[in-house]
Amino acid sequence: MSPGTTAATTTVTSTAIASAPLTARDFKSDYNPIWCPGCGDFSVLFAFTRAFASLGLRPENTAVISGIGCSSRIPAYLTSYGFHGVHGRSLAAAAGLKLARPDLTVVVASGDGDGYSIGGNHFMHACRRNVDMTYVVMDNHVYGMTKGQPSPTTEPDWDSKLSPGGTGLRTFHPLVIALAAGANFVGRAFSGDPKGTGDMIAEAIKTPGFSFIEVLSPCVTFRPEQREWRQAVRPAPVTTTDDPARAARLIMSDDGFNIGILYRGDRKPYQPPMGHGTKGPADLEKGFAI
Ligand SMILES: Cc1ncc(C[n+]2csc(CCOP(=O)(O)OP(=O)(O)O)c2C)c(N)n1
Ligand code: SF4
Repeated sequence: MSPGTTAATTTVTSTAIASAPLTARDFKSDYNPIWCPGCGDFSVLFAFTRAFASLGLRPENTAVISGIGCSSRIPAYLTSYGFHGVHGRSLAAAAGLKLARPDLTVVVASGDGDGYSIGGNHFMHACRRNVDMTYVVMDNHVYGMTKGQPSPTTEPDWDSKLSPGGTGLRTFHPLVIALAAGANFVGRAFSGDPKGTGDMIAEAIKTPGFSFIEVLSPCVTFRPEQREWRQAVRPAPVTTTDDPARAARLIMSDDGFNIGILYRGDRKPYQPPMGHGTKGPADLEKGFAI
């Protein structure tokens, strides 16, 4: 969807209006979310708008890319460029966009089913490649959109209609995998704290390279017990480190409810080699001419 429908980008007095600071509300589109009442994703949507406004971004310079799932509906609810893509492929589309248009702020929205199952391979390589973008995964330990199917972060003993007796499968550990694969910023947020989540997204955007945030975002329909996450979350007992091994030790030994920016590194973001992207299909064909 195009950002051109906002008052800020219409013609007449556009010069004066275009330089006026925008509020969080300016980044919200006219579409009303169809999420279930109480879904954590409402607060994450607000956190996105808050982060964009606090950084002084503009809809025409911002792109939000997603895959499939309840969480992946976010681009439709925002006034910015957006792309609601296919299952698990949002990071590939976003990396291509950022390399072609480095002037854009690129943020990717996903869920634990979309991002860690079908998109798991893209996740690791996005961390390794370190393209300058921010990846926000709304983790509710379930596929909400497919009516409660277990995801890679679902607890092994979670008993449900679609997984009677539980899957018995060990859970995937996204934050540690991100650290091991080379992400430059790793944090955990809670949707019940939209202000804190917005501030963390802003910090992630400001940090060069690939930033990853796991947002604990309850699915109140298929995991109503997640309403209790509000009592479980707490600020992480340590400050942000630039030592990935230290961050990994903390994350491996915590109970999954420590909130904060857990790691921030200084890896140089990926830059395409000089001349990359200047050749068209005709040039490539010439290279293969017999
Ligand atoms: C194993 C598997 N691969 C792909 C799909 C297709 N699919 C439908 S919804 C969805 C993602 C929904 O889960 P999640 O990312 O956790 O988002 P939520 O709806 O919980 O926000 C995917 C990948 C599927 N249902 N099962
Ligand atoms: S099914 Fe779950 S994740 Fe999807 S909108 Fe409803 S509460 Fe949110």
